[in-house]
Parts: sequence; C-alpha cells; structure tokens
Amino acid sequence: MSERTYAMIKPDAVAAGHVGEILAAIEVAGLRIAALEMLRLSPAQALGFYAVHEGKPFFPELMAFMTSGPVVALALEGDDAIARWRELMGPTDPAKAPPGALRARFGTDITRNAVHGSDAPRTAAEELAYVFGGRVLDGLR
Ligand code: FUP
Repeated sequence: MSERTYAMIKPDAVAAGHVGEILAAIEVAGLRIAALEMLRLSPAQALGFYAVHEGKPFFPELMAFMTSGPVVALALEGDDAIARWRELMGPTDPAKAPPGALRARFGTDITRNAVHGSDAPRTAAEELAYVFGGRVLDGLR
C-alpha cells in the first residue's frame, strides 16, 4: 500500500555535505521524493517535534543539536514507505547499524545520527503536518 512518511536530514549530515548522497540513496531505493525543503528548526519547533522525549536526560543535547543548523525536510512516498525508510536509516544508534545503513555511513553517535524517519502511520501524518502543513503537500497531485 502506498504510504507517505516524514524524513529529515539532520544538521550533522547537512553540515558535512551529505545531502546529495542521502537523496541519491532515497531515489535508488525507489522511494519518491514528494516534498523537499531546507529549513532551520526554531527552539520551539524542535521542542514540539520531539515533545515525546521532553524530560529525558538526552533532551537538552538533542535540542541543541537539532537547532544547530539547517535540516532538509522531506515527504517520501511509496509502497511501505515508512518501514522501508526506517530500514534504510538503520537503528537509532549508528554503532548498532549495519554497514550500509545511512546512520552507519553518516551518523556520529546516538544523538548526531544523520537522519530521521517517522515510526508509524500516525506519527508520519503528524510529523508531515507539523513541518509542511497543507501548503506543500496539498499541491502535489
Ligand atoms: P528514532 O525513531 O530511531 O529516531 O529514535 P527515537 O525516537 O528513540 O529517538 C529520537 C531521537 O532522540 C534520536 F534520533 C536521537 C535522540 N536520542 C538521543 O539523543 N539519545 C538517546 O538515548 C535516544 C534518542
């Protein structure tokens, strides 16, 4: 079933110049880029995006990292897109990711892990709406 997911190239991977390689991996994997925008998360946007983690020990570091520079926000589309993008990324901790996974290739540690992907249909819909609103996605078809 065709799905949409929210993907994000995080500030570490943007700063290191890996945007092109990550976009290429997405297209080679057969996922369609349905929307793309470079933006810098404000502290309030970063807090809202990761609200589920508020209060955890790593939260301040996560906030500092996610607001440290621009990100590339993406809507990806395709059959089983949510799970396929999660598979391409690999697990949260790059040290535990298989060698070909994007987090193994481009991540540094569990916080600076290069990419984000929604984990379920409900979070995909919420995250796409949070970042893109209706303004980009509504015009696509
Ligand atoms: P994931 O779905 O793989 O992005 O992982 P989580 O939703 O569990 O975590 C979201 C983000 O919080 C991670 F991408 C990075 C950050 N995080 C840490 O910095 N330290 C941790 O121990 C766990 C997560």
